[in-house]
Amino acid sequence: MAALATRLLVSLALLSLACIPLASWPQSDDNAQGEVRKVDRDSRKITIKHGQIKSLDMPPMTMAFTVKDPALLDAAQAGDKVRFGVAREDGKFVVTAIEVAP
Ligand SMILES: [Cu+2]
Repeated sequence: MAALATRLLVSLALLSLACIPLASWPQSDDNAQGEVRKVDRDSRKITIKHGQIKSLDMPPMTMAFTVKDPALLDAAQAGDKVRFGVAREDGKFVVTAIEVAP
């Protein structure tokens, strides 16, 4: 259990390091891919059915993310296939960048 906690802490530390240089678009291979289900401007959230996100150790699922900048909500709409950057901030998963997949 302690080993697991240590590994988790190390991953989180690496993740926060990895996030520092990100101005707007993450350059890593860990950009998540998914399909937008819902855009909720009132609560500043976007619901995405996403694939595995290795950097966050997250399996595929549909979930709502808060967006870092409300302008990101204009970048995609329900039904769009997207790739997006996600970071962990204050215990929440926050979308830091989003782009409709080519
Ligand atoms: Cu998820």
